[in-house]
Amino acid sequence: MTVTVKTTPYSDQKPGTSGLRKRVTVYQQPNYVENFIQSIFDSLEGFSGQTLVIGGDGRFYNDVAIQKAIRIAAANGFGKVMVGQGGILSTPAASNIIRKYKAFGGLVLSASHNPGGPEGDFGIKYNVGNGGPAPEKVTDAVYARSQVIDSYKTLETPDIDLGAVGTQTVGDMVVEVIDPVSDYAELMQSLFDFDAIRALFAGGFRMTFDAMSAVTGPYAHKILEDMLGAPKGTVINGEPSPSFNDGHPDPNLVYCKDMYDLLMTADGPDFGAASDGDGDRNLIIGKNRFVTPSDSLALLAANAHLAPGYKDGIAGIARSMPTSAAADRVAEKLGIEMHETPTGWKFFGNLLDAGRVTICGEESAGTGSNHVREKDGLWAVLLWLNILAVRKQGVDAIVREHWRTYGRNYYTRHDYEEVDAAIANSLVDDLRGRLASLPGQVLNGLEVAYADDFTYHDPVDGSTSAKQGVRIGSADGSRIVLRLSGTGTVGATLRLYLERYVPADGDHDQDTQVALEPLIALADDLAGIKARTGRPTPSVIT
Ligand code: VG1
Ligand code: CO
Repeated sequence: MTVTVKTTPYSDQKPGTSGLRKRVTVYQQPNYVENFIQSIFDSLEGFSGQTLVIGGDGRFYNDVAIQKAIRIAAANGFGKVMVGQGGILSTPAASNIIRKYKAFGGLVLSASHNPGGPEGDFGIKYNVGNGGPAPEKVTDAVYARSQVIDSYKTLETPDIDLGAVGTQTVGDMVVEVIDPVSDYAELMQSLFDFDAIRALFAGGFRMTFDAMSAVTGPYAHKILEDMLGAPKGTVINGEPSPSFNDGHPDPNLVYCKDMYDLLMTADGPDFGAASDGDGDRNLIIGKNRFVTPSDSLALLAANAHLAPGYKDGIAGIARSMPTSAAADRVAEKLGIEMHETPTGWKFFGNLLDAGRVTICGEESAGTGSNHVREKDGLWAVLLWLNILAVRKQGVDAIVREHWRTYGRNYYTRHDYEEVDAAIANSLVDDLRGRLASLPGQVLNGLEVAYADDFTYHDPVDGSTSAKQGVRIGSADGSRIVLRLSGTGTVGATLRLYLERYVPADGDHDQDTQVALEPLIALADDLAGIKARTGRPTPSVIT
């Protein structure tokens, strides 16, 4: 029976870079989930009788939120919900299901790379019919609705059993529990040369894949070990855990340090990879060579034609503004379109839908293509494997050859996490205020050619997104970028991005932090990060 329940608004339901992320304890407040999901549905039109996809990364509170979401969907008139068995769907798998089964949209329950568990984070994100994150006009409408919501609709029914694949009904709505892995595995098989990758493993190639006790475990076991014949044990931490085994499911050199160390030893594996909480990020490490996400984007774009799914070449490349310009040089050489967008995958959707770009990426370890409308961790790993299988070279040799062809973009990101929000905001504001005076000056060796706050003009729908990050750069490819994170849940996180270009015939063997030292010092001079935040060093360097 449908019931309408009175509620009062929460002031803080403003979606960030990727959905609404809050502490679990915030989500556990009365009606918090209900308010937000009802606000989403109130901002949409035309879903009556249509299909909604629901899945999550298996983190703590997923089970509770999914049951609420199913009831609210039924009460609001959806015709069908497709939900992953056990509530599991990686973010790229959810995107694929939405597209493949022509669903109206989907709810992805995840806080991605943020820690989980009762003291950790939870999140809800709405994806639209193209399979991608809702664009800003939708998330703005959701927030506006959440500020005035006074009731939500739900059903009084017992919980749905998500344990077994099959079909049930809730009120007038069909609930189909689906295998979370099979459609995704089929999609990967259609894009990559599985025979060549199988032969690679059969020839003794060894890899380790760290699923970080998050959602990619079942996907990686099936694809890497069962379908591609990688030895059992290739996938580690392959069981999803509600608290990620008390780990931090962010695949970077801090949280995957053990893997990095292993790859730097002579008898370690040939290839190491990892993915994050919801399976959309990737970490790529070859023997003695960590591949930065920005370089990985450029390398994948330059070599994508070696995989069957991209054999006719790529239409264009898009990257987020703070991502290094390494991919730009590939696009230039290929004579294809290159786009620079704000941070967050939602800005790639229009370009992908319009067929203007095929491959997209972000410096934050996200890469993907037009096969779905999300970044895709395992996709990146499989494309790398396909390239390694065809080129019959190691990662390090391929990376070096790339630099000798295109030059190297030295690149690093320094994060200052959980900084006082007022201090962080005024720091960025003050820097913004000084930008107009910087062009033309030479600062610590940097000839400033431009200094602005990035504004994006979407070439497809004409929308504008302003204040997307301060950038100060030279004509020869050096840059300082500063922005505030939109995914943190406590205080503010300052992200400082630094980049310097060294041409094809230059020195590619410097230590990254040393190569960028003058820019790091200049950024601190200009913004006063250390003095104002009281932090002598960044919390995380990637
Ligand atoms: C971060 C990254 C951004 C990424 C976003 C979601 O956002 O910088 O590139 O798209 O996380 O990734 P922010 O606003 O904190 O810088 V995921 O894997 O957490 O959904
Ligand atoms: Co993620």
